[in-house]
Parts: sequence; C-alpha cells; structure tokens
Amino acid sequence: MNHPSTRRAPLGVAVVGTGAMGADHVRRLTEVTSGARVVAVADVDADRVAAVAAAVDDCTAHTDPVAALDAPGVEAVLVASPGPAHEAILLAALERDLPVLCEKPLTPDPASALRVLAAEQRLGHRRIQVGFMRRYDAEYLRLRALLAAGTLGRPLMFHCRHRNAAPHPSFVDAMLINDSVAHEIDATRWLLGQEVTAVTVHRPTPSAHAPTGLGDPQLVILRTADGALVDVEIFVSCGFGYQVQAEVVCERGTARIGEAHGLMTNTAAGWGGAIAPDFVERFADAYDREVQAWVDATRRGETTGASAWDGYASAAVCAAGVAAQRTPGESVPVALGDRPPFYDDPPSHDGPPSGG
Ligand code: NAD
Ligand code: ISE
Repeated sequence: MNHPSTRRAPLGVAVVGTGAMGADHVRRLTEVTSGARVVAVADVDADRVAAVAAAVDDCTAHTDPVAALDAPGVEAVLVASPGPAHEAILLAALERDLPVLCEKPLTPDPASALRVLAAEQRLGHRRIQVGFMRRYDAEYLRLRALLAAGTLGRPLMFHCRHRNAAPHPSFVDAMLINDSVAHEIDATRWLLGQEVTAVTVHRPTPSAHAPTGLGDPQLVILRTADGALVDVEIFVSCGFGYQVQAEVVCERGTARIGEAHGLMTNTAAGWGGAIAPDFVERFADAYDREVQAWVDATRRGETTGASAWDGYASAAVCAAGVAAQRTPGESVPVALGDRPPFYDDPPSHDGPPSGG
C-alpha cells in the first residue's frame, strides 16, 4: 500500500458482502464519503454482486471474497458478510496487511475472535476496526461526554430498549444476543468504561408475532465490574418499527437518548412523531461518520474506533449471554482473558462529531 499521508488518490476499497449493509456501504462510499472509491465487491450471491458492481464505475465483481482482496486497486476492505463468515476474510485481509472496517460482530464466538487477535498481533500493528456504529451516533457521543464529565456522578443503572420491526430471516435465539444485544454490550463498555462480568436472561412467553422457534422478546441483564446493572429489552419482531432508546441512572441525575428521533408534529388531532423503519435509516448519520472516520484514519496510516479487542470482549459477553438464554434467571459469569498491551492505546475518535 502507498503511504496514505503522501498521496491524494482516493482509497480503493473492496466491499465484501453486498446485502442490506454492504449495499448501503457501497452507496455511502460512492456518494457520501470523501477520499474513497469502491473498486471491488464480493458476494456469494452472483446476481446480487453483479447488480451492485454494475452501479459503480470501474468496480470488479467477485463471488470468491478472497479474490476481491487481490483485485486491482484494493487498499482496504469493508466486511459486511454475515458474522460466521468474518474470521476467514479477516485472516485473509491481515495476511495482506489490508486495513479493515468489519461490521459487528467481529466473529460470533470468543475462540474465533481470539484467533483474529492472534493474527493481528503477529502482524505487529492494528489493522481492524469493528463497526460498532453507535460510537458515532450524535446522541450516544453526547451521553458519553456527559458521563465522562462526571457531573451526574457514578452510573448505577442503564436501561436499554432495542426493537426491530422484524428480524433478519436467518435469526435464531443466539442471534438476539450475538447480532442485536452485541450493540448494548459495546455501548455499556464504551459509555461506562467498565467490563461486563455476568449476564442473566429472562424469557417471557414469546410474542404471537415472533417467527416460529424464536423466543422473542427477551430481557437481558448485564452486571458490570463496578456493580452497575444494565437491562436490555431485545424485541426484534415488534412490528411497528426500529427503536433504540437508553437511559443512564446516576447518583445525581439521569440522562436519556433515542426518544424522539426524526419528525415530531403538533396538529389538531394531537402530537406525534415518525418511527424509523430500520437501522439503515435510524443510524444513517452514525454510519456516515463511522465510514468517513475509517477512511480518513486509513489514509493517515492509522487504525481507530472499536478495536479487535473490543470485538473479542463483546464476543466473550455474548457467549455468556447465549449460555444464559439456556438457563433463564441464572447469572452466568463472563470469561474474559487479559487484554494484551498491544491493544492498550486508546482509539482517537472519541471527540464529539464535528458541529455537535
Ligand atoms: P444480509 O443478509 O442482508 O447480507 C449479507 C450478504 O452477505 C448477503 O448478500 C450474502 O449473500 C452475503 N454472503 C454470505 N456469505 C458470504 C461470504 N462468505 N462472503 C461474502 N458474502 C457473503 O445481512 P446484513 O444485514 O447486511 O448483515 C451483514 C453484516 O452487517 C453482519 O455482520 C451484521 O451483523 C451486520 N449488520 C450491522 C448492522 C449495524 O447496525 N451496524 C446492521 C445490520 C447488519
Ligand atoms: C442487526 O444485525 C444490527 O446490527 C442492527 O443494528 C440491530 O438492530 C439488529 O437487531 C441486528 O439484527
């Protein structure tokens, strides 16, 4: 790779996985992000990848994801394939010393996450950013700044609601934790600055509208190292739209985000607002900032944002959460290894968004 700080040409990106997120990231990199262009796309679905490539100038299409990494002009990779496919492409990217923005989860279990960490450490420098995009959402950033300022005192409880209109068709019980609550797990670690030490899951009688076999909704309780409690309502077949809301209760006050997102109206009939249909709309600004920050950092030769360690720590909590789903009401401890010094340097993106 050319040294990013000495060249002006846009960063050549390969996007692996061109489903909902991948296609949206291709659009973003092409129409919104500055300093980057999509030069290759990959998907195991030949028709889908051909259609996405056809809409982008000078972009090659691949059904073999590794072949996309070796395509002409590729200098960095955005991974948006399903979680179980991440390990193979991450290891291939590290072998080629390519910077990666990997959609969450890093991988779906701690053992595979540790293999990725080992490969990155063998390489000798950090190359992976995990796409925990709430770290770039304006409201989450303000909440983090407020908590860090300390005026509200110590956080005692963190109430979270995470609702989807309908789940991805591949959803099974474990994905409620690995794909959905993974966001609240990262938000807890990032906002409260503490590791999660134990997980309990409570399971109400499932909604009649949940797909067969999916125990939806669930109530997931995380305990943190300093004794804070985090309760997460995860409800992925709520039917009415996409809602992500949170309230931190501290010793001297509370702070709430995500209540009224978007248009609010007052009319003769009453007042009300619109609910985003999905994550693509609700977190559009956060994805824009996340991808721009990744491109900018990559062109400077840096790796910022949530690290592979953060991805592993999240996977370790998820593993406890999936075990807790099988023993409802019982607290399951998190088995988290020690953080290697390699991952000690803090990410540098933590300031408020520009204009925020
Ligand atoms: P999707 O099913 O819409 O798309 C996944 C695509 O990957 C499909 O086109 C599929 O054919 C392709 N694919 C499958 N195996 C592949 C492989 N080995 N190599 C290349 N392509 C492969 O799923 P999605 O909703 O776009 O999710 C993709 C990723 O993004 C997942 O990791 C998911 O957890 C993450 N995601 C993140 C957010 C967020 O808010 N940050 C939201 C949704 C999804
Ligand atoms: C999806 O993979 C996401 O990451 C979304 O942000 C989340 O809301 C959804 O539940 C997941 O399936």
